Amino acid sequence: LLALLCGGSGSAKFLRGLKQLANPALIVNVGDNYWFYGLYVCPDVDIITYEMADLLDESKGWGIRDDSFNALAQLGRYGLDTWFQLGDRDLATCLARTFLLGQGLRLTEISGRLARALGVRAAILPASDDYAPTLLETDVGLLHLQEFWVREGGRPRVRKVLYRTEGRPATEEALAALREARAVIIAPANPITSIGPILALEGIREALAHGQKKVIAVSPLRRGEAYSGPAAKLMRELGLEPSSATLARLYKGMLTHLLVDVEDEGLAVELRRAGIEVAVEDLTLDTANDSLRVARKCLEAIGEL
Ligand code: FO1
Repeated sequence: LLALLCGGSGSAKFLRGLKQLANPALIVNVGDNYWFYGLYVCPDVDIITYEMADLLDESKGWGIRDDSFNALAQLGRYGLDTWFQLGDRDLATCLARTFLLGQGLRLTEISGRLARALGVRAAILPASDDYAPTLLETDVGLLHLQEFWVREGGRPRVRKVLYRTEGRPATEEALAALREARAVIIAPANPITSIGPILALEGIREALAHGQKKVIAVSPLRRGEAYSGPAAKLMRELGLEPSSATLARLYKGMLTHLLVDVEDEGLAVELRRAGIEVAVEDLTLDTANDSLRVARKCLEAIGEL
């Protein structure tokens, strides 16, 4: 019994290997969910679902492979914003989700239904059923994460991160999966924008501490830089040194194990002194073989392989 806490693109790269070795319950960030032209877009839930269904456009890390963009082009002709590149088939996912929300289904039920329709057997569990977006206070004003990252290209200076998940309930399904898990893996995802919003939900930290669980994080950082996305820039602007040592502090009280890159082996002594078991691997996740190698090492470290 395994559970994976995950965000979007970085998590999918890791899952690409992990799904061949294990069948974890997937507890997914909802902090980057966004309303776009009346449609409810859940990027991380969709990225993870597409990865599990072998549909993910792995060159971009989001969306469906070989999708077309006719609807978006037409929206552009009407003079509407097109900075959020929703493909046609991706748009259908969001249409279906919004339609089913309107029928009174919860996001958890909808995500399960859509995933099963795509042939996915794994449990895909949004961490919360609520719309609880992560907002960033920046030098150009308050921005939704998608506005910051996609529309503004991640350029604005960030002063503060506001989790709307804070104090809201996690879903019963996510909490049950975490409580029952023998081990929990925290994917190599942005600790501020992908994992932070999950941890801010009520009940998650307690569920992680339940029983004699092993909790391992796969570091998304190497030598002060993130493999992808805005993690390092965000951390620096929030006054945090972007390193695996900081990651251990952010996940304090939860981690029993941490998998770091070979180039960060020097941090191992300090981390072990803090009571964390450290495993070391080349954490490059460029190819399918990389993903498999990292996933194998992660499972070995917690005795699940
Ligand atoms: N990321 C981009 O960088 N540009 C886009 O236009 C974009 C569109 C998009 C559409 C649907 C979707 O599910 C994800 C999309 N993403 C896009 C990815 C998304 O912004 C982030 O990578 C995740 O929210 C981070 O986990």
